[in-house]
Amino acid sequence: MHQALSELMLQHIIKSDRTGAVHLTESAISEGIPCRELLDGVLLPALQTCGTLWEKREISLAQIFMSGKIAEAVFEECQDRQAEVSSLPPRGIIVLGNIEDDYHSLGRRIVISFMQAAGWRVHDLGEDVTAETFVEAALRHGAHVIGVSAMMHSTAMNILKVRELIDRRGLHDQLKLAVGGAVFNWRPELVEQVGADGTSASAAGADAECMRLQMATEKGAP
Ligand code: B12
Repeated sequence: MHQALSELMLQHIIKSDRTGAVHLTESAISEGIPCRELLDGVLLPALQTCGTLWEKREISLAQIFMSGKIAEAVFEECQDRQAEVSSLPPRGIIVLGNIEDDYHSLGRRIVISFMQAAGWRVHDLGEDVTAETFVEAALRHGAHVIGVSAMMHSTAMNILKVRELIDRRGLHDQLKLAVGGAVFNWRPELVEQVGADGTSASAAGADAECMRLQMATEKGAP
């Protein structure tokens, strides 16, 4: 982790200083820090600290809202880097979304950046995605992995509907279910309770975990 940079990023977020955060990102990129490291080692720890401060009521909802806007601006700054790695051979196809009733998009968007950087073709289904939409999109796009993000306990339980639909349609060997989001990091037992096939505590581990799941399907790697 780039601790000093992450602390600077946190200060920009707390001050709701989007321009400062973007300048910090630009100069880190020009110094040669890879996009993955910027997202995982600078932005993510700053967002996690924001989450802790929010839970302690030390920052406001407005600051949390701005943290999302700032994170989006940092993603955009990293887009050019994504283009550099898009020539890698495709590793697989995945559909990703936030489960029904969940609108916490930040974690999902970071996972998407990492998966694209690793060479996956990612179909982003957005927020508040129903079980039917997940399964139909996976079949339509030829994905072997469905990635579901959930931040809250109540919304995580909606993932059971995806598990049930996959099983009811006899797709268990064809489609694997990966889950993630802050709630699974606090309560790891939820992974099994929602019927997931795998998880990763951070975007950095999502590629390896989804690769493992893809290899476990009847078709294996494409
Ligand atoms: C930012 C935030 C918001 C923002 C979301 C902005 C956005 N565009 O995403 C806003 C203000 C909109 C919001 C709204 C709400 N929120 Co909120 N929010 C948070 C907060 C502070 C941070 C979440 C976050 O973005 N973390 C940063 C991301 C990057 O980290 P991450 O989620 O862990 O993701 C990483 C990994 O988990 C993994 N990952 C994530 N997804 C996936 C998927 C796969 C497949 C894989 C493999 C990996 C993976 O990779 C990511 C990157 O490394 C948390 C507090 C916390 N400690 O998490 C509360 C929190 C999640 N929210 C909470 C609540 C209650 C709400 C609201 C109900 C508040 C309200 N009363 O209106 C609403 C509900 C909205 C909804 N229905 O979804 C509660 C949930 C309580 C619970 N235990 O269930 C929390 C815990 C705060 C609290 N302690 O009260 N929230």
